[in-house]
Amino acid sequence: MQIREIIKLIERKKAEKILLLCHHNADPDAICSAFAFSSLLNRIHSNLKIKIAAAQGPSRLSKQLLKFLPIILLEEPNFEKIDMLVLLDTNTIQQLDGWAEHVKASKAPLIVIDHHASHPDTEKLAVLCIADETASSTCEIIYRFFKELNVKFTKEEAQALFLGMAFDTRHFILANSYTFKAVAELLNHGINAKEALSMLSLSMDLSERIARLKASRRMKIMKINNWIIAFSYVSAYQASAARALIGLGAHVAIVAGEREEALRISLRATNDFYERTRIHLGRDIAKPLGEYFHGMGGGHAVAAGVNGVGDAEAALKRCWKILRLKLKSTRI
Ligand SMILES: [Mn+2]
Repeated sequence: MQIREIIKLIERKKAEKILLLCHHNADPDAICSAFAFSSLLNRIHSNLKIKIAAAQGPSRLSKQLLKFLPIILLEEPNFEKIDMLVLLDTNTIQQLDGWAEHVKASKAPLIVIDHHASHPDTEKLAVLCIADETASSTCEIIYRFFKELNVKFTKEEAQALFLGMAFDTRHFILANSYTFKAVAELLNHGINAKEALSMLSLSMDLSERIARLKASRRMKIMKINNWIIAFSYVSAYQASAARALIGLGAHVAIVAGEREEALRISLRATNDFYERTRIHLGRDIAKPLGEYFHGMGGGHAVAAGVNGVGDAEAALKRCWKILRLKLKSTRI
């Protein structure tokens, strides 16, 4: 009965101006959950003035969804005169970049709603932390709020919740039976699944297509222990190009590029590569590479990036050296 707790809190604090905050580069789960949540609260108390904001603006994909859903994002929210703050899909205030300080300094009570494990520092700041790791997405938590209150979905609310769930479960690959039950119900509210899912794919512009094709033309292939490593360089869209090389069949793709002295390297690997070698691209490759090139490197196991200073060719050579050593010591 978490939503009832939130409503009680709003009533007790006589909160009227509520600010919903999404993490930087807000993804569809973040903006859609914020939209559906604001819409739900407004249906309970129509006097509430709820605003939504995303640190550094929404992601490119989220921007596309803004064309289809009536979501309005504030660019620079005013943290003064706010009665209540709610963090959605965000479990640390660091994910709010520059706004973190405003949240820390604010006297307004803070509520956190997320499907990631709650962070101890955030728990100290918040009056209420809803961190439900059983939910596929923040949108699934908001879906449950509607059910708890027995509020019927409008078409727009259902569509937003559907899109957030679809995005966070990678088009339902990661969904469990609860997600499918929720989705089945949402689809009864006049949503066309095929149409909605197509909103979640971005069309590629011409320069990105050319970058990918150039990267594949310039690609050098190395083989070690039956792993295929592809190296290439392009001056823009390194991440997209690296993904493309994985799509072509490489186990690991490393694409470097330089622009006005700035060096960028994108690294991608297949899940299979990480599972068998335990080589973590962010920790084992990107981090030392970033340090070597006087910049920063890091990321996830199968997707990482480096920013530094230097030339692309030297970067690829260095990268191959680190990776080869790692692979030789694993012998897998
Ligand atoms: Mn999420």
